[in-house]
Amino acid sequence: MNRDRRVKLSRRMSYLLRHNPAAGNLRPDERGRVDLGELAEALGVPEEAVREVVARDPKGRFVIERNAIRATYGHSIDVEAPGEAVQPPAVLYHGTPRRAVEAILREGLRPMGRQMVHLSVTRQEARVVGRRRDTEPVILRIDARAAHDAGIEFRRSGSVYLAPRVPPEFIAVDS
Ligand code: HQG
Repeated sequence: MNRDRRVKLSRRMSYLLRHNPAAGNLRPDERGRVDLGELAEALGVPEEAVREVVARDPKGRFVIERNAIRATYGHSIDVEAPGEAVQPPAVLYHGTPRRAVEAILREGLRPMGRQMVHLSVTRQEARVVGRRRDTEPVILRIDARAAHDAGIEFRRSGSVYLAPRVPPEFIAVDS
């Protein structure tokens, strides 16, 4: 499969596994897992194509566990928090459109349409995330260690860190 086809298939997998499994007649378990063969059937592709997307995904978006597959992050559907509770690095980043900054500095980062807030390890990754919504996104610097010390639980899953929320006192515009 070329990259273009992989990206297209990956998007459809994300949609079913994160947001709308019912659209593929899929019934995820409490961790968001569905049967790999059933997902492939819902997508109308061979199981091997799904496996290739998972193996080559640059962000670790999916994991296969025995004959089941799940998304590692990004869920809007109610799943048990993915990944594992960890002590985060001292600093994490979050890329957001300019128009959201004022509200975020006032009320903190909220999960909005998803189950968790998503944080990036590097400024570069945060920029890519923010560019989905704005040509000149703002990079926010998250004092993750202090937030963790204050009792906010961080999880690591796929290539991202997850938190239920980040209060404003731990957020600054990256200089
Ligand atoms: C913003 C994709 C106003 C937040 C990405 C973001 C990521 C607020 C938007 C992953 C707010 C939510 C997640 C507040 C947060 N007031 N706006 N209080 N708190 N926001 O898509 O982090 O490539 O749900 O800044 O790359 O953009 O699909 O979250 O702009 O890794 O694998 O509300 O999804 O990964 O947007 O993206 P999203 P996100 P994939």
